[in-house]
Amino acid sequence: MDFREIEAKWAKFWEEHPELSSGVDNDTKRKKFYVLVEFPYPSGSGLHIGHAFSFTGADVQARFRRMQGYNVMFPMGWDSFGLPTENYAIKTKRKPQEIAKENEQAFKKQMKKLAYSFDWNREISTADPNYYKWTQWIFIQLFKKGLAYKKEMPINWCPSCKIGLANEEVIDGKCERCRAEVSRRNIAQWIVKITDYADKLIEGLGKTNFIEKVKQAQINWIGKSEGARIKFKIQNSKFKIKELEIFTTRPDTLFGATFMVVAPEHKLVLQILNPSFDSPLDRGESKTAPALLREGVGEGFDLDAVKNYVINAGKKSEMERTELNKEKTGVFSGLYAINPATGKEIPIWISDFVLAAYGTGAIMAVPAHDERDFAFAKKFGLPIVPVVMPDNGHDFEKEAYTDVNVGKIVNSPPINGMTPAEAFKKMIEWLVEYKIGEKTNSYHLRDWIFSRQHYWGEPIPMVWCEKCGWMPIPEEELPVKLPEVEHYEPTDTGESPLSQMTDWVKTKCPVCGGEARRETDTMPNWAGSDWYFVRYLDPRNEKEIAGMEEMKYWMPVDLYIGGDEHNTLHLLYSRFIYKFLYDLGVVPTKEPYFRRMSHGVILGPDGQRMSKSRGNVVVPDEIVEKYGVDVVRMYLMFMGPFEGTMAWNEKTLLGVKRFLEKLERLVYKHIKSNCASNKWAQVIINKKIDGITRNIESFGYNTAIAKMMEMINELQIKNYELRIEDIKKIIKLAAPMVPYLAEELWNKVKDNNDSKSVHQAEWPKAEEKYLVEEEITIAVAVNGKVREQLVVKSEDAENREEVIKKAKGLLGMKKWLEGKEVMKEFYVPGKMINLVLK
Ligand code: ANZ
Ligand code: ZN
Repeated sequence: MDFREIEAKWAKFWEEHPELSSGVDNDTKRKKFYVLVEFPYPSGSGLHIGHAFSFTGADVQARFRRMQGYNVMFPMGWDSFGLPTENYAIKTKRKPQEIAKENEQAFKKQMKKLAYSFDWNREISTADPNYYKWTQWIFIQLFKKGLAYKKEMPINWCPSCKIGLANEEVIDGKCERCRAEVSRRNIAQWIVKITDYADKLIEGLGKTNFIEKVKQAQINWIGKSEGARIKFKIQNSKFKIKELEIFTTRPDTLFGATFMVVAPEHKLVLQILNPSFDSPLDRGESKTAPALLREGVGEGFDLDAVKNYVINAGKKSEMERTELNKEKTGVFSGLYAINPATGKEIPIWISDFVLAAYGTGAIMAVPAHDERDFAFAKKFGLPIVPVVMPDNGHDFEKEAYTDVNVGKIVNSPPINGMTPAEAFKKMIEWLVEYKIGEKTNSYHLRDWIFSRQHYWGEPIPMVWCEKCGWMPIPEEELPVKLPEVEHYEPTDTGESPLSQMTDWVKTKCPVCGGEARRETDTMPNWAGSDWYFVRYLDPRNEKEIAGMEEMKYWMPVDLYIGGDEHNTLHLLYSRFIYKFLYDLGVVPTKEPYFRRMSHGVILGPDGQRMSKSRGNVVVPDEIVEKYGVDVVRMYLMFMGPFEGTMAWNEKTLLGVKRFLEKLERLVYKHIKSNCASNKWAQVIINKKIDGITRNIESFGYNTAIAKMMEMINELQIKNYELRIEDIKKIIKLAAPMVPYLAEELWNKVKDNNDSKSVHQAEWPKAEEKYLVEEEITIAVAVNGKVREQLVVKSEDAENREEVIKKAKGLLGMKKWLEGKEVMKEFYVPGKMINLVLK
């Protein structure tokens, strides 16, 4: 039968009976299963093959769980704010609102065609004011809890997109989107303090069932380091700053600290350049920095060199500054500090390989045991003192020794002979005792820059009043709707186009009623996707983000499917916001997602990443048109492991097509069957039911399909009689993968007691008695006299050739058969073999 006809027929039927496939039951006594797949950004180019792959994988799981009797939540929506829509609006002089709507509709149509059983009653869009009202509400709660604040920040500025970029959006110093060279710029930005949740975000992973790779990605991103803060006295300091605090992960190497390095942005450097900065000496005295310094120490100090160095460092990106193999640069600050362990004077240098935003922005340099410090010491001729020594020695002239697991402490009188781990503990005790340091953690995770100077995003619901400062919009006035403007172009000043809408910007302060200005920045792309999975549960709620009742039943998400590229940022941001909401008492569980599954990547037929320029893009619409939805769905799931990277292969696709035709023929052949049950057929079918069920549960979709193929092949080759019950089971097994064909076949075989739709039928259960590996003993006779016994698995007893071959191969048969010719072979299945010799 023509797939087009089948698809049209059942699409219509499902549309008329949503309860048959996608509908969610309100009965909260049933066991639930929440399948979430990352919602797409609806771009103008429509659903791509990667979408089709992950959505099909999710849909198979949702359909399978429904048949298993779960109440399944399987929603879909649109992450509609974002730059491409804005850029397209600018190019075509159209409204982003309209474009987004059109794209959402186009995506939805394609998804319906592909038979994704989403519950469309729960559709949401992040650009819908009824949705972003709550995104804004969450921001206000962050502000009220002191977790959102505005601060002048050096940002990565893309001069072409005219937008500030997060660190993670800068790749090799270039804008991730347009590849333009990124520069640094100071802009006042809203910052969200995700770092306050760093420990909770690590701990919470213990409650999840994420695969190890994902957990590790989160842990690495947070980058927790255990170490110590240590204070070093500055020698003869004429400044207000008398000591320098550093962060180190290696307090055990303190005796080997031969110099110190501060970031060019460190306040000590500001003070050197401008003594009036925070300096008590400035009052009444007119001493310049070099003069001050010369009073202290400062041989080799060059004020201009320091100035130039600081200016140049400001131009470099963080990536450039910290790269391990980069030639080290730096200037001497003119100051010395005292190493508290050795009591020796050590010089303080300024270098950009030390970052202002990590730790304390200052380090103790231990060139013998740190690669960067080593390179720096070599370049500027600074002393290298080894304090950890492995048994077989180490050439400290050539490279740093960084291993903490092998070696003993040396050159450090009170701790000599200890392992680095023992010395770590001892040194911390000592630091605490003498009040010069303490144990602390440091995190590589940064606070989250939450401002974009762009139009197409959620307006940040804040107002600036000269008298009151930053004030949130009263909650009852939410949403702050994104006003329609004439121009969407970002401005050269770096301000959002909203800033030019004076009528909108001018407002009253919600506290004092005085003149005030609205915030014109909008939220980053991630804001809307932080909490969408909660909104699906109660999408029309006007009083709260979602009803507690609904959330208590459905949360956490049982299975979250998404891309590897979202295993750090999106996953971390959304876990953070959810944990914050939990602390507010707004959501019922500590973690939003129980299991996280990452989907793989589909490459072009040439094994390369699909791209327009390579001309190797496979367009879902086109292949669906050619082969039908079922073939494409099953092929996608058959390509390889769900998490793998796989190249498109039309040959395999044709193989899948032939398989489905075979399946169809098998069903039609037995459609009027009223035979008795065949034990061997039962063994085959039940074993496959067992295996396929396990495979689908664990996302081994390709193996599940391979088992279906084996099953059909074996049944066909052996030509067993099959009962209509057997046929029904086979159709059910295929239903999650090939929903149209299965529905068609089901309707050919179902009777009045069966459900109307195969997608509501009960998933087949394997019967235990057919799974046990039974063994039987077959007598082997020569010329009618029993000479040997052959033991085989019961299911193999049917295979005549195989059994006879095995019998002849028995060791004990050698003497009967050697040199003889077998004329005839008789086989009574499962009982006896008789070989008649010449
Ligand atoms: C002395 C030392 C000796 C260090 C040694 C390492 C090895 P992670 O693991 O990334 O936390 N550091 C501290 N603050 C820094 C900053 N703002 N910019 C650049 N580097 C900084 O790294 C911690 C180590 O990186 C710290 O431990 C410090 O160097 C350096 F054998 O202190 B260590
Ligand atoms: Zn005010």
